[in-house]
Amino acid sequence: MIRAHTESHATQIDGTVSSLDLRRTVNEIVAATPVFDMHTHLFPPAFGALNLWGIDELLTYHYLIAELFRSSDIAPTKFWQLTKPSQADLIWETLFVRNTPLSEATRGVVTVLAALGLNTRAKDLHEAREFFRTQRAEAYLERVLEIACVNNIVMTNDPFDSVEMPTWMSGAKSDRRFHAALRLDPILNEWSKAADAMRQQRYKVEMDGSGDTVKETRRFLDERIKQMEPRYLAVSLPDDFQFPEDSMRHRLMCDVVLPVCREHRLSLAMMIGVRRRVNPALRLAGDGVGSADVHAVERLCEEHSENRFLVTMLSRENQHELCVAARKFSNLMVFGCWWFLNNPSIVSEITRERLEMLGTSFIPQHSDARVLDQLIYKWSHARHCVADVLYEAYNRLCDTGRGITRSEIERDVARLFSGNFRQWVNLDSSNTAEKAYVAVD
Ligand code: HDL
Ligand code: ZN
Repeated sequence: MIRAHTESHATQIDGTVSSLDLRRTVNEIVAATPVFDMHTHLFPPAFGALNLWGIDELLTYHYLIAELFRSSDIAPTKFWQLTKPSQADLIWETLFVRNTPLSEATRGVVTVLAALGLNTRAKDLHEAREFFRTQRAEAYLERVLEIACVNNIVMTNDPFDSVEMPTWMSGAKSDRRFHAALRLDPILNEWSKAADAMRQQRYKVEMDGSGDTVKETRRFLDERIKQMEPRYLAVSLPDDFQFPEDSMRHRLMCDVVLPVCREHRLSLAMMIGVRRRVNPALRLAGDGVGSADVHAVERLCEEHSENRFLVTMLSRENQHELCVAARKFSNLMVFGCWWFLNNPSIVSEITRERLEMLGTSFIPQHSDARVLDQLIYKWSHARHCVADVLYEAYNRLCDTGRGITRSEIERDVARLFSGNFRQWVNLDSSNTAEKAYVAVD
C-alpha cells in the first residue's frame, strides 16, 4: 500500500495520526490512561498490617523467594527461620548483587527503586530502608498510585480470614478506590474447613451438604456481600477443574454460588489452572501450573447464560482456546496474564492473539500485586507490552489505508484499561465502552 506523500508530523488533514507520529501517540496515551486494576491482593492503610509496602516486603515477595532457592544453597527450612529483614538482605545480595536482576520479578524491584530515585546498584538495603522509614502510609499510597497511573484497585477478600474480617466488622470506612472481591476458595475448594468455620458462626451447614446447607451458605454469602459490597465473587480453581463434575464443589457452584451471583447481579471470576502446594516447603511460593479444560468454561457459559464470568487461565497452552471460547460466549470476559504468564514474552503473545480475535473486548492485565509498590513495576512493564501490541495493530490498520485518530486510540486504551471492567461489573450504566472511560473516581 503506497502511503500518501503529504505525511507530516502533525495530525493529517483528515484528523488521523501520521505514521511518523503513531508510535509516540500510542506510547503517550497508554502511559497516561488510568487503570482499574481488577485483581490484586492489596489493602488500603485502614486495614493496617495487611497493607504491605516497602523494600523488605518487595524483596520477600514469593516470586523472589522461589528464585532465591535457585541461586542460593540455603535450605527452605533455614530461610523460614530468618527474620523478614534478613530474608530481604539475603535475596538482595543473591539476586541483585551477586547476580544480575534479569528475571521479571527482580527487574520489577529495580523498576520500583529507579522510579523512587533510589540506588538500583546498592550493595545493601541501608539507603532503601532509610527512605521507606520516612514514608507515611497514606501519602506513600498517593505517590504510588500517581506513578503507576492506577486509580482503582480490586482487593482479594477472604470472608474466613481472621486478620481481615475484624476490619470489616469494625465498619472502618476504607478508601473508595479500593473495591472488594469476595473470594470463595475455602467454600469451593476446601468445603469441610469452610463448613466448620461457618458452623462456628452459627450457620446450620452440614459436611455432606444435607439439611439447610444450601440455604445457610447462601445466607452466609448474602451477609458477606451486604458487608463488603464486592464488585464480583472470585475463586481460583485447579487444573483438573471440571464442569459438570460429581463433587461438592459442583453442587455448591450450581445451587449456591451461581444463583447468588444472579440475585446480586455479580460476576463470578474464575482463575483456573493452579496446582496448589507442588512444593509445600516453599509455602506461598510452592504453587505450580497445569493446563486446564476450557470446555468446562464453555459449558458453564452455555448452561448458565444469565450468569456473567470473568475468566483467566494460568497455563500458556490454554490462552488461544480461551480466546475462541470468548468469541462464542458474550457472557465471558477474558482477563489478565496471570502469575507465571506475567512476563513480557508471554504478555505480548497473549495480548496479540486477544486483539486479533477479540478486538478491544477483553481486559489485558491485572497486577495481582501483593505489595503496594509493585503497582509501579507491574503496570509500567504491562504498559510497554500493550503499547507495542497496539502500535503494531494500528500500523497494520493504517496499511490498509484506514487511518486512526487520537481520540479513537484514547477510546480503545480506556476501554482496555478500565471501561471493559467498569461496564462488566455494572459500574457504568452506559451501554457503550466509549463512555465507560469518563472520569473515574
Ligand atoms: O490465587 C490467586 O489469586 C493467585 O494470584 C495467588 O495469590 C498467587 O500466589 C499470586 O500471588 N499470583 O500472582
Ligand atoms: Zn491473585
